[in-house]
Amino acid sequence: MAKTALITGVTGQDGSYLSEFLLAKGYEVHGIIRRSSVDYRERIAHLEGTPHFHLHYADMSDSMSLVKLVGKVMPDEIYNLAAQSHVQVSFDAPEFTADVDAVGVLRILEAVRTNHLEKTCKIYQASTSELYGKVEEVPQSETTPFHPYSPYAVAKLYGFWIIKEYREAYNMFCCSGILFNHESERRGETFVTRKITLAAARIAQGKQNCLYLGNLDSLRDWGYAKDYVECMWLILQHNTPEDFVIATGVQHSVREFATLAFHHAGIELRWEGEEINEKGIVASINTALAQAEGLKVGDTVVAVSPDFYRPTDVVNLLGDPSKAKRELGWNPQTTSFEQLVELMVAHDMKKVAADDAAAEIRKVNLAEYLEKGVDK
Ligand code: NAP
Ligand code: F7E
Repeated sequence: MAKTALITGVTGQDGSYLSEFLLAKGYEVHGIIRRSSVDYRERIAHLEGTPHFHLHYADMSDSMSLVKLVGKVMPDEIYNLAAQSHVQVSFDAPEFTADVDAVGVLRILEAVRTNHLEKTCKIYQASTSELYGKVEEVPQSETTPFHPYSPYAVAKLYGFWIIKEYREAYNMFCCSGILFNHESERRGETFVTRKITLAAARIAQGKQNCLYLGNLDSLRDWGYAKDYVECMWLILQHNTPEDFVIATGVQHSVREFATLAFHHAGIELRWEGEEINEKGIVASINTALAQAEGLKVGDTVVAVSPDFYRPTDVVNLLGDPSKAKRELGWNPQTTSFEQLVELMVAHDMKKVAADDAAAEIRKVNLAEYLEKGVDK
């Protein structure tokens, strides 16, 4: 019999890849969506209307909607990916972040218990390397002490502990994947990697002059989201419910990410100055397109803005994926850092060109409309 999975956060980066992964495994996939005044389902648009993929309205802040939905779907596995996932935003909306990212986890657990599914339904919780925060050791593993360093991380810490508590108190199969940063062509546009790859593509095509960033020294262990969703599934197929660190074991700075992204967009950078005065300057240009658009050697294309500094920043994340390798048979090096940056830039080079073409068509349509009064 096909298994049934319920995914919260199905419209997000990970939710979209996990849906594809589970559908390919023959699962019946149900996802939670919330109402929005604009279209936000871009990442799962290709799955809508396909058999075995079902969407339902519910919200992590609404217990009744979760209880009713879990009772209706009767899932074998729940993947709790829904969250206010932006660390910087959590400083601006800390209460909302706590409600969704902390109490939301409790609501899912109670929805399972209310429907008497605690013996049959396994739960995956999207935990995070942000729990290590102001890190107490490098690299970080399952035994490293937590030191959360943002409202987001504090909320996620509650999620981690309530999952552990229900595992021990009620003997439920619920686990946390402590995932380090994972990125992709579908990454939200305000996370640093995607912000950089989109800006590099725009600058190479003459659509943007300069990219403003915050802490360039920040170190991350960046992996590819498509590789990481497999681990979420593997964690629930393990014979005992346990928590796992999922990471590549390789670390790079924001500056290194930017240097490589611009390289793939045809622009070599050199760095000058320090801290707030640091700049990424064009050292050479290997693309006719950028030259044609007026970009010159010596132009400043990356600058630092204190707007992107955080009240407390997590600056040294490096994961030790030994347990996941050993016990789940997972390969943390499936996609390298170099491949990840290359594929994100290649995607965004095409996207920027296509957006431009679409904007041109809209301009022509608008001009025709204004001239002839014809609504296209
Ligand atoms: P994402 O792209 O920001 O997606 C977040 C998802 O949560 C979206 O589908 C969003 O729906 C949904 N959501 C937010 N608030 C909700 C609410 N009140 N009710 C229902 N749904 C709600 O995040 P992601 O990168 O895929 O990450 C997935 C999960 O892993 C998150 O829990 C994140 O905190 C965690 N995590 C991510 C990383 C990473 O590097 N990506 C690392 C560690 C942990 P809308 O589309 O409607 O906004
Ligand atoms: O920042 C620095 C910033 O926003 C990475 C989420 O998925 O991963 C993500 O959280 C680093 C930070 O991701 C800019 O200060 C510099 O040190 O891409 P980010 P994050 O905060 O690591 C974890 C594991 C999660 O769980 C989260 O859900 O880059 N940085 N300049 C910048 N960051 C941003 N966003 N924008 C900048 O301009």
